[in-house]
Amino acid sequence: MAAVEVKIPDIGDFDEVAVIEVLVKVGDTVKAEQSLITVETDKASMEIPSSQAGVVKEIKVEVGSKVKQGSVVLVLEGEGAALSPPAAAPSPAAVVAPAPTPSSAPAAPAAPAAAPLSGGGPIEIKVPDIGDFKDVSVIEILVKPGDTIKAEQSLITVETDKASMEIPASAAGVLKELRVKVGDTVNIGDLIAILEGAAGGAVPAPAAPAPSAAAPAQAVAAPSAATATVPAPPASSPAASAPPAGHNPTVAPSAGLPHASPSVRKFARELGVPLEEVKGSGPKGRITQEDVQAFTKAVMSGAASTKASAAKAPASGGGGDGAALGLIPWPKVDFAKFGAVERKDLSRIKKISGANLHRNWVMIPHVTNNDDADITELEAFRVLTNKENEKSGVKVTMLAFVIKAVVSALKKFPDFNTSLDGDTLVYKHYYNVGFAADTPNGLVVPVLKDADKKGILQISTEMGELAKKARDGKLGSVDMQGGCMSISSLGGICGTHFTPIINAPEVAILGLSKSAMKPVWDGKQFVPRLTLPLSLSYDHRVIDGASAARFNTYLGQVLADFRRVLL
Ligand code: CAO
Repeated sequence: MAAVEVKIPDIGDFDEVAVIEVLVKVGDTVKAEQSLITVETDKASMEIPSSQAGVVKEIKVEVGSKVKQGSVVLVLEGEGAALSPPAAAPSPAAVVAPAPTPSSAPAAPAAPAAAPLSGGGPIEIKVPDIGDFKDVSVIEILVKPGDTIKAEQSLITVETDKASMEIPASAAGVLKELRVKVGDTVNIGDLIAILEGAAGGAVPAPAAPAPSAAAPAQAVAAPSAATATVPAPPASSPAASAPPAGHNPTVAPSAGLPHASPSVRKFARELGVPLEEVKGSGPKGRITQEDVQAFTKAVMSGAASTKASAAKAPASGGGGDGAALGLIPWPKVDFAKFGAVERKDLSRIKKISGANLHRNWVMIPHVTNNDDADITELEAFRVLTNKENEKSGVKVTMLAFVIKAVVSALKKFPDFNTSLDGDTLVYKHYYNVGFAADTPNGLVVPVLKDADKKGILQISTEMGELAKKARDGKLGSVDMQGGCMSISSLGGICGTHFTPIINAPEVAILGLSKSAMKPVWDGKQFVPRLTLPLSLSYDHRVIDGASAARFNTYLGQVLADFRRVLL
């Protein structure tokens, strides 16, 4: 078994790049294509893969080293499984990937580079020389129209079979248009985005012809001497790059390295997130920035813990530990100093529901849309129904009608009947509605299944049964699973409006407050109408404000006239 040197391949127009991560260690068995190190320039960060399988004998670089095309990364005890034999390789069978083609760089970067140098105007951002790569896949879009972009800010991440790298903006400005989406393949010179230039925001490129102010300028992210500010070298060892206190300090490189782009790795490194504990929701299980954020939030809210922290400390309990969120400590007060006190442990349900509510509040960007529904006629019908059904023992409350109206609204606005799964929305074709029930031990949310297939009387009967089970502490987990959207009704108590907390992984919840007679202007006069306050909290990642307003309006219209469900 021969020892082979793995070298830096053609990585595009980069001269010297800094090693920011060493992803393997001596003794590791690496597969062909496995990333060995991450390098970073002021333009991109990329992973350098191994061109063949083998066992790592010696690592020739460390974090902070500067490397360039041809530099030896490490020595492998080869397994004879070379991926692609180097074409015209200058040295023994050790060159990674295609042979360097220094003079064959496409001409695109020579295009007028980074204007406008003064004043606004559209700026085209194109794919720069990214080395010997063709048809690279866009795997991440890091910005969105309307964003204010700084020069050098990463716009997209592309991935080849050799590396993943970020493509930065060579000019500053406001992002007007994105011309690529995840899954597209791009090549050198392809248009990525159009910016509305900020005055003086462009990064000058050498030999850029002075652009006319009116002409749309092109900006390619080609490296240039003028902009080649090398990032501050990272600390000399991964452990020395000081993650925040309390975090897992190191992520030991291993052969089973988590699948994530360099920017996500960097992001995770900055937060001290152990990537190997994060579940990837991207294609092929790739860990996305959202996954890292969600993991962080879950750890911060106490809904999850890292292996390291779980091994270290018991749960702090009480007010929780906000230090990890950068919050000042929970106030410690000796209440007994001010009068008699007694202490009672939170109920089991309160502990569980509290943790869930906390996670949902922290992780879901809530917005609440408040509206009023005219239920004058519906209330009259409800009273009549109860009279007619007196003997049946089934009491119909407004909540049963609202459940039915919610089903109709979910059908009309399917985005509300979804759950987020990473970057994917799961649309449900069933209609199960949860309702918050107040019990002596705390809040529970039984789920009324297949509400679309049931009439008001059956819904009322089942609701009564579920509410009783809840109060008796007899709800099984099946009774509380499978919800699409929940309703929290405080109508039997009081209130005008409130902000209900979404019951994850649902994306919306409807709060009901107490109905009241109100004067409503009918165009000619004020008339007394019974109005029911509706408070619709929605996950703003999934639902935008206009949709929520339409949902709530439609709900009000159905409650005002149930014939609408027939339309
Ligand atoms: N406006 C005015 N009156 C209302 C009303 C409304 N929106 N909703 C219900 N009522 C009335 C009912 O008609 C009933 O009146 P009568 O006693 O005169 O018949 C009374 O209020 C009590 O209703 P209910 O609470 O027994 O029945 P429900 O179907 O409205 O609710 C249930 C059932 C289980 C949801 C409810 O008992 C409950 O637990 N509510 C609390 C939910 C909760 O805690 N939410 C907050 C969660 S976030 O912390």
